[in-house]
Amino acid sequence: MLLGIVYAVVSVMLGWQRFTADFIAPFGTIFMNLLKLIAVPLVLFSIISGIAGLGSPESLGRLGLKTLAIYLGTTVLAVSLGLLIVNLIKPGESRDSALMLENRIRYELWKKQSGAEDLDDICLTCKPEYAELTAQVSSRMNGTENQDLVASKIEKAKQTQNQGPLAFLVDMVPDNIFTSLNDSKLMIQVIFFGIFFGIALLYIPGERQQVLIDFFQAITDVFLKMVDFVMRVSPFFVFALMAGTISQIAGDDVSKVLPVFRSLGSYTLAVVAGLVIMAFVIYPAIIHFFAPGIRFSEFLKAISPAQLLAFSSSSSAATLPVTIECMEENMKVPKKYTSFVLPIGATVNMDGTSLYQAVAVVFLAQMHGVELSLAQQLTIVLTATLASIGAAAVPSAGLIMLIIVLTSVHLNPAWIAIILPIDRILDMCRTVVNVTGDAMVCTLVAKSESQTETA
Ligand code: DAS
Repeated sequence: MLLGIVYAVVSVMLGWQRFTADFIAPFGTIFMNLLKLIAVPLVLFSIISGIAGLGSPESLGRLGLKTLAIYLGTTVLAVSLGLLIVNLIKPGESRDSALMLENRIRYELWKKQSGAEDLDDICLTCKPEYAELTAQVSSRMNGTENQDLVASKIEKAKQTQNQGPLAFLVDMVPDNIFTSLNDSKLMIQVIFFGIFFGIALLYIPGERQQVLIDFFQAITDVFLKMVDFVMRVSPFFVFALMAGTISQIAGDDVSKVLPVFRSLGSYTLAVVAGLVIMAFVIYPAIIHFFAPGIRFSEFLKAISPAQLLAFSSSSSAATLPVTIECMEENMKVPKKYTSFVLPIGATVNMDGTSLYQAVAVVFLAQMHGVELSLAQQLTIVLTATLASIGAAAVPSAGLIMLIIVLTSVHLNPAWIAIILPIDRILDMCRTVVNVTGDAMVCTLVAKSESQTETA
């Protein structure tokens, strides 16, 4: 990643933008296509195998519905907290209005090229006063020489994209086995289908149900292995994505990149602030009001081994056995609750991830001078909640799902390149909150069930 940044800065200083656009940036596009290719089927099969893991329709009864309702509630709370913080801190708004204007122009050109255009959009690239800037930004986006009109440039850009020397390589990697991710309704439909299919599967009798559960778990494992393969070679792809993106932003002026890194600092502060509030204000308040008699300091001490592993592994799934052990050994939660509530939580409950997605989407929109309406921010609440349900409990799953949340509000998924430099560390932090949230809900459920039993 650092190499990508250094290469991009040096290449701009040496005027290698064209070489970067033709021979480096395409590998960044391939990386994005691979992530998008995996995201949709991974969401579908991880939801089906997560719900099928409940085992029987009865588990959808009081305990199952109570568990899922609390998980959903804390996730919506996390997304809302993320939106509140990012709209208050505004980490993406730069004092450099010229940079914001360029980013906005770049965004509009991407929308024209990708067909993600909103009808009610304010179109700066259509205004004569921005024609020259638009032509400059567009030529940098597509590595082509200056041309007269934006319209011919976009047409040319489409052709250039196909004529690039590595275009054959890019075209070989599809970006989605179902259909274009640009249809934001698709993702919500895929998740609805996964939940519906998983519930129906619970009603299939005995041995056939087990065959299907094993089948969908195996399919999910295959897609997780694909994520693992992509992430193993991600240093090279991230290098290409960073180099291409920074070269586009910088154009022939390296100083244009500095405000981006300043904004990244504010973005990191916004995400970490949200995660800390979630873990040390929201969760203690929930335990205080809904599980009286349990001290939060006691709870934190009990789950600290799991939090440490979550931080170092960035994987809720890898941490699950330790989370279960901490809850049984240290919090004395009966196995009938830990073995039910925690595996579901590791699959469908990711408060840290959903908060991060809400902050990231609005931050990237702010960076590009895009005002998200209330309706669009509510779409983010829904999509980030659903995307966190569908996110697999493995490293960088939240980043992959971010592509879907960005697309749901017509923003450019390739913008994840801007937040990549800091994502690994934020993944470690948000995984700690994911695991803490699962353990907190398990404590609540066990407490309320024991009160029900003694009542
Ligand atoms: N690393 C994921 C987890 O295991 C979270 C994420 O990628 O956002 O919880």
